[in-house]
Amino acid sequence: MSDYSKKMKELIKNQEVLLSKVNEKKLSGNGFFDRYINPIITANHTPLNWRYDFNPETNPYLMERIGINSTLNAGAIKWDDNYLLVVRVEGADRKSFFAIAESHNGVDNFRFREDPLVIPETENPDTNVYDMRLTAHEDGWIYGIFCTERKDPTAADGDLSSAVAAAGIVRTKNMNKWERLPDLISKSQQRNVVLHPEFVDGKYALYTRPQDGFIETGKGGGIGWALIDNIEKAEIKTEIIINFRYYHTVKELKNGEGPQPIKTTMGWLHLAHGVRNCAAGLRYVLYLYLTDLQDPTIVIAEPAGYFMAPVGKERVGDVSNVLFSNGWIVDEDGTVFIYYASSDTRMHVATTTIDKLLDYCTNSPADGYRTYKSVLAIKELVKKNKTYLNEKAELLNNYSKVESV
Ligand code: M1P
Repeated sequence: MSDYSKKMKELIKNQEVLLSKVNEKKLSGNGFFDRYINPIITANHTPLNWRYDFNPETNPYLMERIGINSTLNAGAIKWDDNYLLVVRVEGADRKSFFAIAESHNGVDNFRFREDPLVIPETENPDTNVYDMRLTAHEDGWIYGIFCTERKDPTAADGDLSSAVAAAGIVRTKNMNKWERLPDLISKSQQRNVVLHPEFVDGKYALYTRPQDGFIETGKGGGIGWALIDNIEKAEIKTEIIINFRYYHTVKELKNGEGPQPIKTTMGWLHLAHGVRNCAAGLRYVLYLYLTDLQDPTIVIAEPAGYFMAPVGKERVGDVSNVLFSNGWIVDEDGTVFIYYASSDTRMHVATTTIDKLLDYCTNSPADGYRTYKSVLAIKELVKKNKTYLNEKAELLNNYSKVESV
């Protein structure tokens, strides 16, 4: 066997070892969810065929021809009994694209389909596309709403960074062929736009995130809500804020809807990201909130602080100190698979259940917005525990007295 063939075989073997690695739970300790030991999708999981030219005549050194930088921010859906992720794959050239990876059990063995997705362009071509949220809508289509980024046409000469963010819309019925609809028309820039799975007052409903600039949300007060007459010509006419940003909270600087909300007996369950600024830069964490079943614009529960924050190796990557999620899947038995990316670099999974998430949402204290209130919440819990433990001790005491008679 030639050296070339040996090297090629080695590459294929090493990747197979990575792809077939079994993933195991790592108990988190807080009871809300369990993390897993290994990331589920990294740049090294992308097909070798995307990166290498395997012809010794055109690639005598068997070098990578196309570099992949990261795999992150995946939309998720259960499809044909598989856990299917539409992954944001970022090339070494900084261009993100979408590619489907699937697994039979949702926690390991994710494999990419042969080709990345080709998203048709509109007359105004996207420079970059990313962060697709998948919604199986009651109209029968599966929609993918993603961020489309283009250079700001009003940028001053020499300013090669200013950009405009808008929401691009595609839909499919088979996860193979995607139809591109016109981009969402909005007065402000938009990112983190998510389609609600049901009609509301006969209209499509969108979670939005109005922002004054490409990065800064500015006067945009938080996660918005807009009803859309025609999804094929989607336009935001009226937008209200339903989940506000607040001073000195985990979402002081920005927030954004995560995946499509989950319908539960107690309300619509939402996963979102909150951002604050500190000396180390921006810190992205995940939080949960619950909205009313009849009127999804009314928040009925929201625990204080974060649900998940970056830990250990998750804290370091291309954009460090970031957890971001735009995909989750619920199994029929109530198990929830939360797909999240760490530091804009790799994908992970955490598992929990609907019951645990509802318990977390409805029994964890809400933010009191002041230290004094946080201390009162702790004192309240201490008092509750003392009362319970005293009663229990009394019961045990009485029981042992009866036993000894
Ligand atoms: O770098 C962190 C995240 O920043 C953006 O999110 P947001 O608009 O809420 O600040 C997005 O670019 C996202 O992809 C990225 O993970």
